[in-house]
Amino acid sequence: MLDPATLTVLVTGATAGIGAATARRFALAGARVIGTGRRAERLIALRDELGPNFHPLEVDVRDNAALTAALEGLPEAFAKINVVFANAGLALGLEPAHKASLKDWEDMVDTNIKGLLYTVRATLPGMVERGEGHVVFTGSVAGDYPYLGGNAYGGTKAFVKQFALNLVADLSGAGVRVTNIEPGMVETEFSLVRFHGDEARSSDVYAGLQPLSGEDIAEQVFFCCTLPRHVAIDRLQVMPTSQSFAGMKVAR
Ligand code: NDP
Ligand code: 8X3
Repeated sequence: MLDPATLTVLVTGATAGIGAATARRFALAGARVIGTGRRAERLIALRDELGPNFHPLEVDVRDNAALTAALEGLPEAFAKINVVFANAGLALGLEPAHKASLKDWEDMVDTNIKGLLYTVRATLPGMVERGEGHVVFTGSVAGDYPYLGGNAYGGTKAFVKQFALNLVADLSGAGVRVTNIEPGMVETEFSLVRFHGDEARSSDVYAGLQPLSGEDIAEQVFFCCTLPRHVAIDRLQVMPTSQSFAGMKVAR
């Protein structure tokens, strides 16, 4: 197992859900963690909770210039990032494609695809130059299995999956691992965001089952990143025991 104290971890989307749990998991194990998000007050709260091993970086992943400048300006102790957890993302809406909001589609593409690409492009050259590193994505079961209303969101996660696999190809021999973590239902602020703040609709998603928690996914990320360097998990799909991908719809 790799010593977590040797890891400098960038977590995008550390202000909530999976990212916040992952930032905690690594920082409490002794890694240095840079946590990003747009909600500065939550980043400051994490800094207060986790101490000097956590470095807050308020930035919108859709803003490539701001993201790149923020990463270039990191203090020396956090500058040599060797784990990138490109996790910031969102689903917006669950309408069928012919009724979905084009603005929602654009926001998902800008965040889940373009923001993720900016994150990788800003950090990958340094890892390749140093000959060691790990890029971890939060993909989704939605990138593999279609579901009603998943349209553009599932499309963005299919992009993440294929981009991850293509990175594995490009980085063969470079000493940089790539892992696409593909969760099913995780109870976070995800559904609240998807339904534009509708709390009742959001909590309905998780009613009557035990969903995954952000901590469950953080544990998978930590596991993949602390395996010995010769072991690379390319894809890891994780669902609640009560979830399944079955659901073929037939129109009669
Ligand atoms: P949350 O809504 O709880 O957290 C999302 C995080 O992404 C927040 O920290 C948010 O920070 C950040 N974020 C969103 N947009 C931006 C942006 N433009 N710039 C910077 N940060 C941004 O949801 P989850 O933790 O569930 O989601 C994390 C990832 O997991 C997403 O990529 C999601 O698609 C994926 N996922 C979630 C599943 C689930 O069931 N919950 C299942 C499979 C995948 P802030 O708002 O402060 O900017
Ligand atoms: C999140 C999982 O099934 O809600 O990516 O799309 S799902």
